[in-house]
Amino acid sequence: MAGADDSKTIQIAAEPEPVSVAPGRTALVIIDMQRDFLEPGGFGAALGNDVSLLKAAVAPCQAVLAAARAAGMLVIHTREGHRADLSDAPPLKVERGDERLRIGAPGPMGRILIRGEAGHDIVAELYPAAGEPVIDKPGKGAFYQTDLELMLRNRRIDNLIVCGVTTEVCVNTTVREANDRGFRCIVLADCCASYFPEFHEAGLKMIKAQGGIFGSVASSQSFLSALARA
Ligand code: C5J
Repeated sequence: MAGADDSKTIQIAAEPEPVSVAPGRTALVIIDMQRDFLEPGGFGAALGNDVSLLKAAVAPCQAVLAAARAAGMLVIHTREGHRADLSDAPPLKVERGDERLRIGAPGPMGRILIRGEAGHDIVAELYPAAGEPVIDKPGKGAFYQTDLELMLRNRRIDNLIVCGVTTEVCVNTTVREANDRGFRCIVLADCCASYFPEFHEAGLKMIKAQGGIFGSVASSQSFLSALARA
């Protein structure tokens, strides 16, 4: 597909204020919409969470993904997970919680949070299209020990539309990493979710506080309307 035109800008209604971005200089980044987090039997559920809370973000993400693809925007997916031998997993992370439910333990969808296992894969509704980069990350932030920054710089991307789970963990960590590297983040609130609704709300507030200290927060509809007007 041809890339988006980077000479035109769209204006997205957002908080703390509207943001103008060129679609050709903007990537949609969908964080960790993996079966291990969203479906029963995965890592999220193993930690005792109600995974159904994350499902609400799937339909808005689908609409945003379709629109970004139609506009020719770069779409990047991330997955949190580890090598089968756990050599890239800090022992501190692996040893957390009940040992039968830890990273690498056998679960209903294969070994929990291990690359290549069914649970590690992205949910069917948001499955990457051929050619869309998938970043396998060992940490919470998508920039940590990955080639995401290199990929964005090579494509002259300045702005990230951020969706995914969970709002206060991998979404927030990635947005903070991106902000420190000079990328403008626009987080789509209804395309993110948390096992803890109050953390979702707080995570969004932290991003847009103090004049947008880490980025901006918008709705999926604001983004879709901005693209439709273009
Ligand atoms: C967590 C994530 N919550 N993707 N991972 O462990 O937010």
